Amino acid sequence: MSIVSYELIDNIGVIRLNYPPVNALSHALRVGVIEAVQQAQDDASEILVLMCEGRTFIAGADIREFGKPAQDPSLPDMLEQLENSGKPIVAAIHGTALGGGFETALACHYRCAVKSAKVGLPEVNLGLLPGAGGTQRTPRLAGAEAALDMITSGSPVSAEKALALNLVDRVVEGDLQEAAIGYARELLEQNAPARRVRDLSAESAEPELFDRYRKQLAKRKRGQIAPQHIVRCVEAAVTLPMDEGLALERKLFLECKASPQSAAMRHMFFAEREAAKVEGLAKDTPTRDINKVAIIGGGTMGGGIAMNFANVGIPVTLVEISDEAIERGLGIIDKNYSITVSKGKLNEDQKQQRMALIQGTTNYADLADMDLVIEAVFENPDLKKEIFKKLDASCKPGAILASNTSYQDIDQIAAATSRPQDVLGMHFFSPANVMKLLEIVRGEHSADDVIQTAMKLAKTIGKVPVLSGNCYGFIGNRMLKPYGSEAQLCLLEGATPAQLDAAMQNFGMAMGPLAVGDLAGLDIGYKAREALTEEQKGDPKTFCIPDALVEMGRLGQKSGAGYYRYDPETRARQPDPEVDELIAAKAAEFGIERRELSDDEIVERLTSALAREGEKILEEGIAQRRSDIDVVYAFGYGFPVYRGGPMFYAQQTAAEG
Ligand code: T1G
Repeated sequence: MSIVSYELIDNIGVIRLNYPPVNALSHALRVGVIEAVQQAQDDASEILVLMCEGRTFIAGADIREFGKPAQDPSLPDMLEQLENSGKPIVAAIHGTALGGGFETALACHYRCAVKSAKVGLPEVNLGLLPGAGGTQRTPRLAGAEAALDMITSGSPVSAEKALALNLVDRVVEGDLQEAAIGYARELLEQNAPARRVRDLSAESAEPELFDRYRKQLAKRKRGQIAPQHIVRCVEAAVTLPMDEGLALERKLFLECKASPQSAAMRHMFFAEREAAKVEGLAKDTPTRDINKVAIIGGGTMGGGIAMNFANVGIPVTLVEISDEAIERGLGIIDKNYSITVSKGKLNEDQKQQRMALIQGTTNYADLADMDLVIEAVFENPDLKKEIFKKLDASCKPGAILASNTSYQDIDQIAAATSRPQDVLGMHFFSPANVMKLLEIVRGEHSADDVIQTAMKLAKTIGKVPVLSGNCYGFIGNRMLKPYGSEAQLCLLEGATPAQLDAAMQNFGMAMGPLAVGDLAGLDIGYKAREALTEEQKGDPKTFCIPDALVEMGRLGQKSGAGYYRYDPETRARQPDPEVDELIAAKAAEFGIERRELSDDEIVERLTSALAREGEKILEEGIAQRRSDIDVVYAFGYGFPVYRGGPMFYAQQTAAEG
């Protein structure tokens, strides 16, 4: 089946694209479209319809081609053929017309879309900008502000919203081809011309609109190049003639495309999708139906985990040890949903519907027909084993029993049951209803269909799954240890907490490691170390400072002071000379001559510590791929996506020498 076909239906020429999975604009597709448009110029057609087979209209340029030498005809060449067609062309949209796909529709003369369709320009998520006229045509139809919002956010808009923004001309019902041909006939009856968007002039916009976006983006997309370039392009659309605007857009697009940031973000795009695939597991491995879920433990984590299932309509039973604890747990959930409602992301009815899906119980007998139970109590291995013994006795055969543990040995937990094949780890990240990462921890006996079910369920609840083997800390938390240890050595050698955190935050981390410690509570690490032998604890230089802080009662934000002092009202953190003195004293104790450390040295040492541990994790088979480790750190630990993850970043910096 050719990937581009052309059919004359009466006086209407229909160009159909068929390049699964998403009709990405590969070289062959570009050639095929041009040939079809050229063929149509000389036949009996009076108007053309451009549409796609499969699940979606064109979803963008073929990202896989970016790393390779460009091949003519380029996408702009193809769009020029469309736009300069002597016969009007109607784009007929279904699924998601994204990036170069939507730019293709904009180069047509009219656009119709089914109600369920979405259109968008998500290039910014790849460290790019729309490089085929999107920044010039969108403002001409929707205005500068709507264009800025759409292109800098990268978020698609519904067909209805696109209609309101003049980005589509007609939202159609029923069969798309029929509706599009009907619309084309209407246009013929009206003698509608080949209306080129480039001939429209974008309404003028106040200069401060662009300044406002520059300021907002400097915060919201801190460190990223593409967002700022997008503002420049949209500003050009309202101030320069089309060809000059296109020239600027092309120049800045090529700059973005050649940037390490875009290489990193394109890497992450494919890494996220690759992570969902389990090596050695057939794609059609059966999965178990998950229609009823129970969570053991209604604390912060348990409540957050429960929300993920309620959000997609799966009823949840929250198990606690008393009615008061249940009330407390439901209260946490209610409060979380209220925050979402206050942000306008949910309405009151939706909140009530979701709350109604979550019921509490103290009785394990209520778990008899659960399909999945996730244990989310605190990190006490004996308690976890006791719970799993009870679950083994209470749950039906075939129920999947998961632990949300961050560190404990999944095989030990599984051994507490008579069904280790049904046991695995499902490690959520706090706040569990927000963080996208879900580590799926495979025990020695975890059955293939249990793993496949968990990987699929992760996507159902909107998480990004990464498979991990069973070791202390799995992938993410295991790498956190050397990362934190290197931070401690930098402190002893001369960095201040504020400098160290600022260096990592300027690198792109959401927060520096010490501020994260203060947020989580320094007593957590302290208690975990108390359970270890001296040998297990490792080099005392790597924890002497946090131990001293905890012994001084400085637990972090929760006690008003940790590495920093916190304003009781605003929680703003302030450097504290008392901590500097403590660090200097500890350095002296270890005979360390303190010196000036550069930010670059701090970044290099901490990111290398992550990559070194990642290589060990890969070698041991705990992670399937380096790119899986990148996904863990980007989606679970705030590693900047525009750096590609610790493994990609290490390889990229090594390649740069
Ligand atoms: N190029 C190549 N492959 C793509 C692709 C693309 N644009 N989009 C998806 N795929 C593959 C993906 O790797 C996966 O492959 C399969 O399709 C299904 O994807 C000039 C320069 C369309 C919303 O950024 O957002 O145009 O793993 O698992 O969840 O201005 O894919 O099966 O082998 O994500 O249903 C702009 C990116 C490009 C859209 C579908 N476009 N894609 O989601 O399936 S840059 C985008 C998506 C551009 C121009 C610029 C999503 C989707 P495999 P999937 P999904």
